[in-house]
Amino acid sequence: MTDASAVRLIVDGEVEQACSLSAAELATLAAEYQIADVSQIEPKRQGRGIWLAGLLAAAGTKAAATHVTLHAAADDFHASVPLAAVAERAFLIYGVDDEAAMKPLPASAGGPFRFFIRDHAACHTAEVDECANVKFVDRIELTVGPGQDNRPQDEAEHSKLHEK
Ligand SMILES: Nc1nc2c(c(=O)[nH]1)N[C@H]1C(S)=C(S)[C@@H](COP(=O)(O)O)O[C@H]1N2
Ligand SMILES: [Mo]
Repeated sequence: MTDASAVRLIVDGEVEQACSLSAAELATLAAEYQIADVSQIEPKRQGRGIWLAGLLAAAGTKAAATHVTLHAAADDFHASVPLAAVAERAFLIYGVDDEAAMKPLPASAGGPFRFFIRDHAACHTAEVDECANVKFVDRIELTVGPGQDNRPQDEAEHSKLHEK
């Protein structure tokens, strides 16, 4: 089994300083960006989160960046959304509090790292839709223009994905 503390999130691309962060390190980023309990924002989701703005502050967004591209190597799923549309409303869920200790977010909840956009649109209706709530995200890449994106394009592709 993989050591949870060895699981890291990469933030790279159009940034001043590419970062690789474990859940424990994410928990030490500035308090103003931390979400102690994401259910306060999304009632159906649980765990500790950090606003995307906190990750961008840590890495330093370059002026040329226009898109946030989320990569999940685990199942080869990718989504690219306009930075301006998500900068103030996306967050990453990175752990769950269990008594005193923080545990990894389970895969059943999209863990160890799950991207989430507050007030997302319905599936395949807009650029910032529910499908861009990438599970198992291991890399957040800032890009100039849209990056890799293989979200389902229509209802047929969408149901196929959900059958998995
Ligand atoms: N890694 C990964 N993330 C993913 C998907 C996927 O297949 N793989 N499906 C997306 C789609 S199409 C939707 S609608 C949402 C569903 O999230 P939920 O199952 O937590 O409600 O996850 C998105 N994130
Ligand atoms: Mo979706």
